Amino acid sequence: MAGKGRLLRDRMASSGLVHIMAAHSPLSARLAKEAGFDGIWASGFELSALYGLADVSLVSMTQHLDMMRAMADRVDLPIVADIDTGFGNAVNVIHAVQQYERAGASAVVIEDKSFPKVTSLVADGRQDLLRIEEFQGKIEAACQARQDAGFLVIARDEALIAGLGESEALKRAAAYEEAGADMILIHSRQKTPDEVESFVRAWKGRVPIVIVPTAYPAMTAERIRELGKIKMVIYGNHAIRAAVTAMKDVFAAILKDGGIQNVDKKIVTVEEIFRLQDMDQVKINEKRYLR
Ligand code: SPV
Ligand code: MG
Repeated sequence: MAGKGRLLRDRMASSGLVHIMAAHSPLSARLAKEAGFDGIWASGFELSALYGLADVSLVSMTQHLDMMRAMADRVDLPIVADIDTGFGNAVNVIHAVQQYERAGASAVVIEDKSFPKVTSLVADGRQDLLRIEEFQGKIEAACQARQDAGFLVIARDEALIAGLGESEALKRAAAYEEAGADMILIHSRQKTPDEVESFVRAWKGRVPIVIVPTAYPAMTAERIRELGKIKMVIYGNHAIRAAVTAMKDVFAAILKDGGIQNVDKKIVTVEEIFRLQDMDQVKINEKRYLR
């Protein structure tokens, strides 16, 4: 049987660009699948936010892994696991990759920050990067640790986030490719696509690029395709932001209206939640087995 990484590689090969939606729960992962996304981003930012915590290495590997396993249990889409810095040094990365692959991930993304990391999009964040050689060791360790050669090891280059400029970002990307990375995720928090577009045009490596255009929403799928070298786009935090938007609106309306009479028609029915819980199957099982 083809491994889970192969599934993602095949999708990239057939469509040229895969659209990966963030999720923080099996329910959000299922909604992403029903919407038609190619895969799930098991986002550290989203899970941290779900716990009401900052995305600064506070959520443990066990917490993240448990959630990813729960998502993999309920949804058969490929999962790209955001393993932050790999939870330590190269030795920790070996353990993490083994665990995530066994738990059903198709890919891991490891970032070149020091542990504990600081979330990338925050203004004036402390963005300390590892030495290139040290991160190369982590990438090599990740590649060696995988069981299935199809499992993707994606190196996340934070040089632009750290304000080190394009030449440092390109140097790092080339070094990570040399260490065996299957793809390079280049991250940026500029408000326009210019910085990433410039990087992509200058990239002469063989491996394709991954982007997370949260900060620069003008980067549409059409624009990405025109650049040619990007094969994966991750919508990094749109599940949790959509959930917060919806909850805020509904909670405020209930208090304002003095009851649930107005919002009732605006939100999904309880029956829709039953569907998402596979309640029909419970009824079938009851009929068949309860005696
Ligand atoms: C995440 O979703 O956890 C990410 C993307 O790593 S970002 O928050 O933009 O760094
Ligand atoms: Mg993250």
